Amino acid sequence: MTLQRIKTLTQFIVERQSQYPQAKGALTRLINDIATAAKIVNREINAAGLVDILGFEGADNIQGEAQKKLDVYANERFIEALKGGGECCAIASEENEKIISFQNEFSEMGKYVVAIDPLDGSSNIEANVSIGTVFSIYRRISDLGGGKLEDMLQPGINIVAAGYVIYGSSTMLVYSTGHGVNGFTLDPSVGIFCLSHPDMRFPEPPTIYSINEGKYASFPAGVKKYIKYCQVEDPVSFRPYTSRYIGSMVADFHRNLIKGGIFMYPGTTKQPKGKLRLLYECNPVAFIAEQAGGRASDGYKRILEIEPKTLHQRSPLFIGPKSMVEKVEEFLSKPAND
Ligand code: P6P
Repeated sequence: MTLQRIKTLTQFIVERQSQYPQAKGALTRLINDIATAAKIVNREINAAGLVDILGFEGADNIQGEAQKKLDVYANERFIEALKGGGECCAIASEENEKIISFQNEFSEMGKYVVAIDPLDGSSNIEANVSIGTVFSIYRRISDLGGGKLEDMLQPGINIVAAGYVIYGSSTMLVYSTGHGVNGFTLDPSVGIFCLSHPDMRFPEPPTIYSINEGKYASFPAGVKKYIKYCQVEDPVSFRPYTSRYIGSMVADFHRNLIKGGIFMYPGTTKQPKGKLRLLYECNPVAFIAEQAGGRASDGYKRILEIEPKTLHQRSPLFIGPKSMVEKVEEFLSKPAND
């Protein structure tokens, strides 16, 4: 790739900002703050096998999950970057029970709040499987002082920008501000994110389904029927689909966005609301999926229309090409004995 054809993330964001005269650059700076922290986290992840950053921190997070050292490291880097950047007045993080509200006079002026999972899929770190950061950005609705809980408990339809970073064979930042989805690949030799996947959309026909089939027995009847539907031989509808499941949401979602497929994390008899958290896992990828021409629901209603009640609430997630998500919703809408 010769230099003059490279478009950097900064160039792209500034170009896009210039299309909106009312934009003052705050969101631009905020997205850049996230990208900067991602580069620092990326460096640590890539060295994880070499330095004492693997393993457990010795504490549990709010979810009662043993925190990995990289979870804590990533969380600290994103908090530092967002606090220092001054555009964000509060963060809801998977790693913190309560919101982190920036009280100093500088950050209090931040007009945005960020919901973030600093390192999703961290249980895969030792296996060297791709992991990710997931984030969504909202305008604050409270008017004074540091950000408040009400600023964080907004439905996904209020998102102004959302995206993810995937730390994989290459490190990519994929995000949207509501005008399509664009992917940037990190050139580690110069530490620059370069536009590599402009205007990302789910390809047709989709041919992949992703779900942890080990939990089949505890899935709702409609999900069981849809799994069997995916496995039927029907060349006209490109079935049987291919089953692919990594166990790292960002990696599964990203592959399905590139290749065309549905990712499902249903509720089960043991976890009726599923495992994934609404604010900083489901909502960001739902925003991306809709911007890429797809759909994201809890099996019945649009993820982005769910009104959050608590910071860490969970939701079932069915996300991907519209045709696939609507098909599983059709199976879920029928009586169990149908
Ligand atoms: P299971 C990772 O721990 C995570 O939160 C998501 O990234 C991933 O999609 C899911 O859990 C995998 O869960 O139950 O299939 O191992």
